[in-house]
Amino acid sequence: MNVEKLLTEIIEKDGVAHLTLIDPDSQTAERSAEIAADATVGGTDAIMIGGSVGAGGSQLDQAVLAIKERTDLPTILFPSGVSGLSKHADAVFFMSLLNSRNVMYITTHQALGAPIIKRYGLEPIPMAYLLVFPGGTAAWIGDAKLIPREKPELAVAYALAAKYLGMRWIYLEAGSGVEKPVPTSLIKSVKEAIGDTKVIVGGGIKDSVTARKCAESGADAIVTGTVVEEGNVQPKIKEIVRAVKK
Ligand code: 1GP
Repeated sequence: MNVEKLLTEIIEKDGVAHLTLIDPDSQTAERSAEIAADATVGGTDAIMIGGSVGAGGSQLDQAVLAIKERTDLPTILFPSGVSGLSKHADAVFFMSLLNSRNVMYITTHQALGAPIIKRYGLEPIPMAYLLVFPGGTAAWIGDAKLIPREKPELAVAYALAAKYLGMRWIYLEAGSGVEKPVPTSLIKSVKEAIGDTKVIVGGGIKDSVTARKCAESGADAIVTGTVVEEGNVQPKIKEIVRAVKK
């Protein structure tokens, strides 16, 4: 399975892909697998697995294995560092937190993780990770110089830099569980500037109206995580998927 190709084909066909983020540190492996199974029935396109704190080691391995038993959808790791790698997943968002102040999150974890990714046979998907205010736990961990919500030109500058560096995916992140997602004006400016480079938007998207606004502003993929941890996974995902797809 080539996960990047699959996601690209979904975006070409449906306009937008929906990704469900599961943090293995938030519940048992069995519950993570149940969420993945319900999200699959709800119509999500892929399962992202990761989290800022504690999503590593055997807990991560067990979650990935349990999830793979309950769904045939691609599993994509979303690591906060080198410890977020598991040989059981299909792919990994190979991301650099471009607006970090700390070189660890820009290139060091990447250098330490690359040989492991090769050994595990994971598919790396090159991605720029950009943290927009307020940024949540990810911003604290990643020592981010947050992009102000009212400064889309700064997001555009970083997104263009990512494109020119050869990254094919750009993740605009407001932070998991935050009150306000990435502003639609900022998504629009970024998408207009980078053209066919794919834009993923996540953080604080809790309902179908917000998800649709992000999609209409130019997001190629929408990520929801926290909303599925609160239960009622299948109907919630179904509603969001229906709102964002053509
Ligand atoms: C976090 O963007 C993701 O990295 C998802 O955010 O948990 O707020 O859906 P939520």
